[in-house]
Amino acid sequence: MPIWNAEYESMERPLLRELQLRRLQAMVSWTYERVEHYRRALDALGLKPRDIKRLEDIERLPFTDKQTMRETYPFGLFAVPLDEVVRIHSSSGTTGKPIVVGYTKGDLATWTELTARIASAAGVVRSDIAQMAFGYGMFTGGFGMHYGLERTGATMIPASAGNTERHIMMMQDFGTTVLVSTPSYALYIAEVGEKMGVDFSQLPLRLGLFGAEPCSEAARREIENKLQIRVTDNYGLSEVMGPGVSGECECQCGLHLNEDHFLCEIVDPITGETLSPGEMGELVITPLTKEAFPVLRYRTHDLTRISSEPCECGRTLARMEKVRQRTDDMLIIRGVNVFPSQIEDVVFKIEGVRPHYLIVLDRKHGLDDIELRIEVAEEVFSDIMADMLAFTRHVSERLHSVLGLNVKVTLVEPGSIERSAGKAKRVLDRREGC
Ligand code: DLL
Repeated sequence: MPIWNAEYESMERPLLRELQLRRLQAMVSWTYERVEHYRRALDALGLKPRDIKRLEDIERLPFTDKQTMRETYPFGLFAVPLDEVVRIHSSSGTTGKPIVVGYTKGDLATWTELTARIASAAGVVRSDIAQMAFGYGMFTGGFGMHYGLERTGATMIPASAGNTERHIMMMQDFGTTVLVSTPSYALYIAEVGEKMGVDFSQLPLRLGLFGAEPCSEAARREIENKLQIRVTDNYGLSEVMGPGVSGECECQCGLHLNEDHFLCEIVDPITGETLSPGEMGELVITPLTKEAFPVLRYRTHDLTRISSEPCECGRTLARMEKVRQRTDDMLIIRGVNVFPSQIEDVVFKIEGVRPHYLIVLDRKHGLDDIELRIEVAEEVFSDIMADMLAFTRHVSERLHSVLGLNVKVTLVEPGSIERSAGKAKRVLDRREGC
């Protein structure tokens, strides 16, 4: 497959590092001169932009987190006057004020270039017909991927999220070849299609560009089988741009980071110390070319590891492992640390379990209670009904052996767990204060 921008995506790594250093120096000056918050934070550390002499000096810079972004709501971290801002996006703000991010014309041009790279690396070509199932709105997914896909020359169908039957009708009538969505919505589209009697193997659909939430290998395989497509993963977050940070190439062995635009570090999530290359930790991102909303060392809370080993595709950009866990989605249940992805990995390996589940947490008599609601495939549901107890006990034992916790397992009817047109909600925490 040709590389979208070989000059940068296949740059020799020593040259890439030189470019990163130059851009980092310019970015630190830009933020210091234009954003009060960063000027104060650097001054408090006795640091000046000229102190950044090597890439490693990034470790001397302060971290930025969501809290800072909330405190400066809505435009306090913008580095340009609103006159120069041509677009605003924001997080959903379900837990307080949303985080607002802005883009200049130049930022939008960069964003388009980077999402075009992601689409192209995943295998999109100009003859493709791409159907957007991310929402267009304050969420960065829809608009972000839209312009990149258009830039590749593919035909865009801006369908947006929801209205699943219409999605399926358009796939059939327009000959859609690429679906752009969250993996959980893709699963739902498959499910609705099945009910409508659609044979996806007869449709031209061939490729999925999925992101915005974790996707286990089991879910990936299920989508591949059901929709008869190749599933690719791409990653990003609003605070540093949106989609366009990293994405899989055809080798599907990690997500290439657009390192000419993002300087990435892996730190210990507790101490903030930089970890050695290849170690698993929290991803910290410093965008190197942002104009309106520059950010220094953003703590993503996403856990991954980075490898700069060469990739067979010819790109020299380092690869990050798929993100499966966030430091802040760790649940503490009776003192035991549990990630939803651990539960998912156990149950998805059990024959007949569908990739739809909900973890429900309660506190009874001062003690945490964990219930796992899972769906099983229609065809096994009735067989299992006969031996429901044995089946739930089996799942519960498997969970106990991995987590060391007693999990109450409840089988629910196929289709009864709420489906989402965006990011799936996997945890319902009903404990006090949650
Ligand atoms: O989800 C941006 C995006 C849109 C990326 C479309 C890819 C495709 P936010 O809504 O700000 O932005 O959410 C960012 O979502 O910190 C991760 O925890 C999670 N996330 C995003 N992509 C992936 C992925 C967009 N491929 C947060 N795998 C991030 C796992 C992901 N988690």
